[in-house]
Parts: sequence; C-alpha cells; structure tokens
Amino acid sequence: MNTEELKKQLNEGGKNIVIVTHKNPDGDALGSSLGLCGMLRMAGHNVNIITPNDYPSFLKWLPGEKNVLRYEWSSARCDKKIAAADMIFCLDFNDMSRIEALAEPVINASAQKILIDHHIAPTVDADYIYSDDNMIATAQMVYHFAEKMDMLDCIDRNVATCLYTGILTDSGEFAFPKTSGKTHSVVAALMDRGVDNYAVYQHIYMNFTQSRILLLGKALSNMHIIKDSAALCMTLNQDELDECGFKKGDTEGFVNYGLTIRNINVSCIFIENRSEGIIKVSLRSKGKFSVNEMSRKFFNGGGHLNAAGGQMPTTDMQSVVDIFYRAVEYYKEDILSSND
Ligand SMILES: [Mn+2]
Repeated sequence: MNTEELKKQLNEGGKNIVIVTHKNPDGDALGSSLGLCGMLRMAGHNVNIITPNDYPSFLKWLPGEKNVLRYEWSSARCDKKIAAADMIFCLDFNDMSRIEALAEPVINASAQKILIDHHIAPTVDADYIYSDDNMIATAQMVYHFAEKMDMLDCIDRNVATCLYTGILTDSGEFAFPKTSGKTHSVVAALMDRGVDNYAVYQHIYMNFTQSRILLLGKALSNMHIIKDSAALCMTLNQDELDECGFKKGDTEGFVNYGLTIRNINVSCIFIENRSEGIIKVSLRSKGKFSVNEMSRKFFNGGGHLNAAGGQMPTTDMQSVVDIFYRAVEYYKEDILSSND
C-alpha cells in the first residue's frame, strides 16, 4: 500500500482500527498510541488500543488512557477487536516478539497492517511501513505521519499532550543525541496546540513512589564500577525489590544514573524477576559504542545504539555480573574510546 492509498482510506473515516504497542509500555509507546488514537477518532474511525500488559501509574493520567485494553486482562475481547479490524497499527516496536501473546492474533488478522517505529532493522511484516531509526520517538513520527496523511487538523490539545509526553520521555527530556531541530519544531507545534508542559513534567517526573526512591538508593549502593574500563553495572535482586515494596515501573530509568558519572561510557542494571526465573538487563552508553550489539551478543536482547535491553534465563545474579565483566573486557577499547 502506498502513501496515497493509505491517506485516501484514512480520510474516508469509518474504519475499525486497532493500535498495538510493545510489552511494558513506556511513555513513548503509550503516548504515540494515544495520540494516534485521538487523531484517528477525530477523523471518524472506531479505534481501540491494546497493550500486551499493564503500564506504570505515572502514565495513568494521559488523555484517553482509561479506554486502553490490556491483552493480559481481556484477551477474548481483544481477540474479537483484532479479528474485526480493518487496520492494525503497530507502534514503537520492530519485532512481533515485543508484543508477546498479542503477536499471534495480530499476525493472523486479515486487517491491513501499518508499522510506525524508530527501532533499527524492523522485521514486522506490514502493508505500510514507516520506519526511521534516526527519529528520537515514535510519537514524533506520529506527528510526521499526520503531516503525510493530511491530518494535522486532528491534533487537538489531548492528542498533542500524548505526543509531547512520548517525545519528552524517549528523548530524555530533549537531551539524547537523536533529538533534532525537527524534534523541537514538532514540540513547538504541539505546545501551540495547548500542551501544559509543566503539568506533564510533574505527572512524569515529580510523581514517584516512595518505593522507587528506596530502590534507587539500593541500586546505587550496589554499583560495581569496573576498574580502568569506563563501565559499571548495578543490581537489584528479588529480596531487595520485596523489601522496598517494589511496584511496576519503580526502576524505570535507573540505568541512566550510571552515565551521570564522569568518564563512564557504559551503564548497565540487572534486575531479578524470580517468579519468571529471569534477570532483566538494561544497557545505556554515551557516544558511539553500541549497547545494541553488546546486548545481542551477551544478553539475548537488542535495541538502539545507546539504549538496549535483554534478559538472562537465570536468577543467579553473580553469574550475570560475571558475564558483564567478560563483555566489558571483550569491548574494552571500544568502550574506553566511545565518547572521544
Ligand atoms: Mn520509542
């Protein structure tokens, strides 16, 4: 399907549309989905958003959020919506494995599929693909998609607030390298539609649980700075999570604290999930060192150049920390020179 055909269909209205996004939705996954949903509804479509699972409470104020369906809570109802859809939008993920149990009904659906995503090398089989790994956020791409589809008039204050939230969170408050002049012009256009930027900031960054701050203290005190290597890792095991009263989303962004140290180019955090029998891995880098590559090689994951995730099928924290030491040794020169 080409852009003109899609534009024609979207401007006709009256379609049944489902939007899906990745597991453990973050600000960009949810912000881009809700923004697109608001736009498409304004254009006269019947739209539902389905996430694989629930998302953290600091996102539960976004306009329209109350209507989001969680596949883990209502899979039968979601299956019906997916089967009845004329179009399915896949937002903010590059591989069907990222939507887990949702993948099967989505793959089997007769609907046309449209991918909008900024992760590298997408493998999603879609009828229309808008993929650009130079984009800081899928939410920014949804704005450009609206431009392409002649739907800028469908961006009201609520849509703008959702897209702004996606850009704000995925860009690290407009700090990360892929934040561009274009990003800022999109943000300016969104603010002109009435986004209350300070209200958004407070919802996201001044709304932490007490357990989060207790866990941050633990993670920081568990920091291993690897000698002469510009890399560090932090850990949180299940007992520590329980002790502090861990709630979903509490550890979001902890890995970034490691990079605030001078001359540290790679930061990593390992978080145990004993009930799933795994340790979750989050990696960040400064400069040109690819944590995507490191994660693919050592941690069963992937992601972006400077931000990646993964997971290890064990709850033995020491063994995973040992692997990190080996990985850092393996890439030592690249890590040391990453930010030169
Ligand atoms: Mn994103």
